[in-house]
Amino acid sequence: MPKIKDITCQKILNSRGDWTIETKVVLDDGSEGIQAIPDGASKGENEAIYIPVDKAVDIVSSAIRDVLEGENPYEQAAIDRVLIEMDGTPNKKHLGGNSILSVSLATAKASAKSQGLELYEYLAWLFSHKRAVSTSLKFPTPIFNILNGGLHAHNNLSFQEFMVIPSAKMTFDKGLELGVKVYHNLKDDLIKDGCDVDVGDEGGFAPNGFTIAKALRYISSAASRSFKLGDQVFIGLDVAAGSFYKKGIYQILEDGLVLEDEELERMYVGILSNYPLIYIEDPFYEGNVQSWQEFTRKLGSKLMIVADDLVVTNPKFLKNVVNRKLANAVIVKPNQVGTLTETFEFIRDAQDAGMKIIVSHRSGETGEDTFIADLAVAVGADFIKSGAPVRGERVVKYNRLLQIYNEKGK
Ligand code: 2PG
Ligand code: MG
Repeated sequence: MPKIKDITCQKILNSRGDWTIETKVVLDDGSEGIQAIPDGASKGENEAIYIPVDKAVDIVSSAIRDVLEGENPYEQAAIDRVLIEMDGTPNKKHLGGNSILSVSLATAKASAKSQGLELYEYLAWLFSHKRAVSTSLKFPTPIFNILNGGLHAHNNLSFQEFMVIPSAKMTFDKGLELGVKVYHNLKDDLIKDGCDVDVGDEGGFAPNGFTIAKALRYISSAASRSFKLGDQVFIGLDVAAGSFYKKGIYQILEDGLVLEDEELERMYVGILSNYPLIYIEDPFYEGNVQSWQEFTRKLGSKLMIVADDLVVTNPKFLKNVVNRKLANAVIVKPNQVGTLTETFEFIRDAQDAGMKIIVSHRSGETGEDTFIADLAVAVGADFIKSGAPVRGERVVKYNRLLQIYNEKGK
């Protein structure tokens, strides 16, 4: 068995020009794993804490390195347990979710190399070897965030992500082609109408002066010009409602609206009657669980109601969501919880509860990091969110999926 020989960490820049960390785990057989850490703008209240970068570099390259040197990297669960116990807090605020995750994922990457496996193969084995059902190579359907608002853009749109979703019947390569085509259609339309085509943090256009209705009109018209809306392509929204929930009310200023939960729900029902909406993420502030419950009871059979801020990839919060039927789908972002083992536990529990799985990037990503692409394939995720099909840090994930698809998935 190899041993962990060294762990180093340095600060690097992410796609927003903010500092983050990149950790390298080196094994005594020469295998290496390098992992950079993404960061969100719209965060759930219970996410693992992202500690300041200089402190994280210090913690990884001294305290964590000292404890893990000489350990067996193949024992992922044991490595993660050491990190969790060493931190000793529920939200990893002592060592930092960013510090811990970088070591956890870099260890998995080094182990995959050491065993001569592709990362998704190694992750699939780690994820499923103790389960009765083995994971076959199921490809996630890509969800394209082609129009940005909320905390990801400096326009006036309150909803964060207006997305197009290819039919799950489409193969991955065709789904990707669809996303690209619709994105370019939308760009042509915006230019033709004299709107700006600046993009937001996730590569979607971020035009000024749009209302929610106008945004929906533009994306559905861009989609329907080349594909059958409601058959080949569908609409999704990440409302990220918590980001415009101020003083107990939803402030949708572009439409001159201040709404209570029931009124916001009526707005969704209106959208649903006009568009082939199949996906709505964070429709309400995470604290208003009654609204989540009502909404899922009424619309859960028609719509994916996706919990992000509400569950933060944490098995502990998932229990409540499952027991009270607050949603029927969940977002998976490893950096919300801080270790690979907890991410796996979360996905297993959600799959066992019959929920759809959406593996997701963050709005602040790094240019080379493709971990979520391998993760999505390894766990048989239903969907993957990696933004628009533009910007290096977004397309690198889609390209990695394409590579896996071309090599193995067909
Ligand atoms: C989200 C994510 C990714 P952020 O809300 O789903 O799209 O955004 O990384 O800013 O939390
Ligand atoms: Mg979200």
